[in-house]
Parts: sequence; structure tokens; C-alpha cells
Amino acid sequence: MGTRKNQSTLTAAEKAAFVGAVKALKANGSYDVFVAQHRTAFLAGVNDPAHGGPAFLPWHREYLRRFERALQQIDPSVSIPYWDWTVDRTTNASIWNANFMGGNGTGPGGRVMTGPFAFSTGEWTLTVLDPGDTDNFLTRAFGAMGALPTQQGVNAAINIVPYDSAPWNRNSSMNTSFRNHLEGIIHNPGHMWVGGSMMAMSSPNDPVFWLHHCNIDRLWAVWQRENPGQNYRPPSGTAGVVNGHGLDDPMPPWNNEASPPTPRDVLDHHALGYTYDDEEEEPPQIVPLTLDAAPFAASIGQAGEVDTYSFVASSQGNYIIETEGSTDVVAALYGPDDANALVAEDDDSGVGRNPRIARDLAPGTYYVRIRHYSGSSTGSYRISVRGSGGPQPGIQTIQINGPAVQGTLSANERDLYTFTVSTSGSHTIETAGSTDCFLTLFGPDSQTAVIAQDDDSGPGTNSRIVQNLGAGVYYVQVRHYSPTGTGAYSVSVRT
Ligand SMILES: [Cu+2]
Repeated sequence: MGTRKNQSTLTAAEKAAFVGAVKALKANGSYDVFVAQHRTAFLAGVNDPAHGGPAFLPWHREYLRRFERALQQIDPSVSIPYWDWTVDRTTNASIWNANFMGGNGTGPGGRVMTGPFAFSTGEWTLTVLDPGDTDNFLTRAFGAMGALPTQQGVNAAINIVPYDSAPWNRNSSMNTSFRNHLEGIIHNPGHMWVGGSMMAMSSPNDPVFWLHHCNIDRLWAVWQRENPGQNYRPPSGTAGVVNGHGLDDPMPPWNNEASPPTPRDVLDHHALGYTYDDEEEEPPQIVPLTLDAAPFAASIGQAGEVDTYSFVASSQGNYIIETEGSTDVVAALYGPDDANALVAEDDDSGVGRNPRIARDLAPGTYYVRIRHYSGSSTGSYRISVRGSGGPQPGIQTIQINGPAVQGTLSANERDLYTFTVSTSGSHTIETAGSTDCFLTLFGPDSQTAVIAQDDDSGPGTNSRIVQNLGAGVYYVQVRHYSPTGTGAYSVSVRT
């Protein structure tokens, strides 16, 4: 994964590598194809697929990533650096040194006279110009058209939700459209402050365009991280939205490709293969789970988060991994002794929309990964792993219409029974006694597919499940209603 760094931290060698790759693209003609794409977008006026609408950020994210890939074909070590103008905001900041972007436009017509992109190098002649423009050299006019954004201004932008709002264009309220605020109040001043070529439809003619837009893309990533419940909007087909700006709209000019990129496709910048140097890259923490302990409380705090757990199966036996709570999480089990060897995955076999994985496992260390079913949702859950840790005692059989089977629950214990239905029909599974039991019925022929559960439908606090069952093998789990509850009970199955 490539890391996009703050340009002020680049070594001289890193700066030279970036400049070298940019000039190689210029020399082979592909740089000017990028410039033309940006100009073409602007020339579409009210139908601009890249500016003045929700896709401003996705379009430029895709655009920058394509440019970065082109750079990396020249030099795989190169990533686009970002220019944080809240810090490097003077005309003598190192970004403008002759070994990087070169300086202000000090020549005739605001011509840039220093650095690798000065016209005098013979290697930076502009070929894609705005209609009516004849200057074929890079121009700049630092500060002539206004000030650079401040940290305070950036903070205010990052705090704005939702992502965008009607009328989904330049008139969207700056207070209810993060996109329009970032585009109009933070992004535009960057172009204006540099001035000259950066104010044109063909603004990528100035290579600082990429560093400026890289910072805008980084700020979008910051906003996404800090507002995990907020998603891109609007959906495709929303009235008044320009083509290319809906969530699943193919984005021009790439809309005729075999799988054209949509805003949805670029929401996760890590999935596009890059990260920013200001993202805390904490190694994924693995939380050890204790067998048969009370459920461990956790949460999917950020969209797309994956929580990882481990547990040790000390001997061959049956182990059950499940979650509780109202969050629709998905569980995946890996092992033994290999965090990448998938054993099983489950979404909804447990209570409610919880996963439940029951498996006969060989001894070893196992890993469980929990994620939200939806990559854009969050919520809390509890996770537990149960297992004998020893040879699994045979599952007790209940004879249909036979004597009730006696059992005793200790804290956190779950007793499992089985019965076999040979004649389809209504069956009543019921507990008796003074213990507040909770029943779960699984099957047919599955210890994981929940059919029904019940707490108190029987006499007193006993459980009763009445269910039409076809032929097959069924499983009954009995636990105390309270995780810490204990007591004796009996359980029976009758037709
Ligand atoms: Cu642009």
C-alpha cells in the first residue's frame, strides 16, 4: 500500500523521484491527457461531472489515483505528496524551492522562472490551454487572489455533516453540505492563492495541482474517519442531480470503460491501494477470549471495522462461537494456528441476526473476526466461546413422549440434547422445575440452524416451544435465563 506523505517531510531523493516521474509522463504525452480530462469536465458547464456537485471528491479521488498509478509505472516508489497549506503557507516555504515545485511567477506575464517546471527548461511547455488562452508557459501569482485556508477553517469544514444536501450543486448550503463547504471554501482558495495556471480549467498544468488536491482528498478521508455514520449522498436517480454525481453513477470520462468507476467504488481509499501518513496504522489488536467465560462486550465503532479475537482449544472437542445483541454482525473462524485459514463463516445462525458457529475443532489456537454485515454500519455486540476443552461428552438423547430428562445448570453452562423425529407433526419441547430456563431449538440435522427460542411460555418461568417438525434430527439447548443463574430442571419432548 502506497503512503501519501506530507510534502514537507519528503527527502531530497523523494522529491527528485516525484519530479522525475511527473516529467517522464509529460515527455511521453500522458500528462497532457490528464490535463485535457480536467478541462473537458469544466467545459461541460452545468453538466460538469467533476466540480460543483457531490462527485467533486470521488471524481478527483479517482483522477488522482489514476495519475498516481501512471507515476508508479514510471517509478514504483512514488506516491502523490500532499500540500498542507494550513502550515506551509508562505511564498518561501520549501515546497517552492527549485528542487521541487519551483517558485512564484516572477517573469513576464507571471511566468515561473525557477525549478523543474520553468518554461526555460524546455521540458514544460503547456499544450492543453483554456479557450482563448495562448500562454504556453506555467504562470503563478502567489496571494494575488486571496488567502490560503487556515487550520481553523479546515476544522470547521471537517465538522460539517451530512456529506451533501439538495440542491446538490454549488448552491448547497455551506452548513449542510460538507462537500460544497470543502470545495468552495477550502479547495477553491488553494487554486486562487497559487494563481496563474492554477486558476484555469487546465489547472493540472501546474504540478502543484496534484499536491493541492491530494490534501483535499486527505481531508475527505479525515472527515470519513471522524464521521463514521455519515455516507456519500445522494443515491443515483435523485431528482436534480447531474449525471455522474449519484452514488452508483458511472463517472465520466471513464463511463465507457468495461467497469466504470462510481462514487461508491472510491469511498474506501485503502481499497484503492493508498493511505496517508497521518493515519494511525495500529496493528490490529487481537483480544484473547476465555473459554466459557461471560460474553465479552465490544463494538464495531467505525464503518468497515473488523475486530479480531483468539482462543485456545486445548483438546479436540466441540466449540461454539456466537455473538449476542441487536447488531447484525458476521463471524469468521480461522485456524488452527493460522489466522488466515478459514474454518467457517456465519451471518445469522444464532439468536436474532447474530452469527453462531459450532464446530468440532482440533487442538490449537483459533482466530475469530467480527464485522458488521453492512460495511457502512456500526453497533455493539457481545461475543463468547464455549467448549468443554476436553473430549465432548455425548449429547444426551431425549425420547419423544418418554420420561423427562433431568439436568442441572451451573453459571454460563448450556446443556445440549438431541431428539429424532420420524413422523412429522406438532412437537412440544418444555422444561419443568423452579429454574428459569431458556430453550433454543435447532435443526433439522443441524446444531446451528435456529428454529425457535423461548423463555417463559411454560408453567412458572419454564420454557415451552410448540413447533411443527418434519422428519430429522433436532437439537435442544437449555441455559439459565441469567448468565450467572444456576439450578436443576427437567426437559421433555412430546407430540
Ligand atoms: Cu478539479
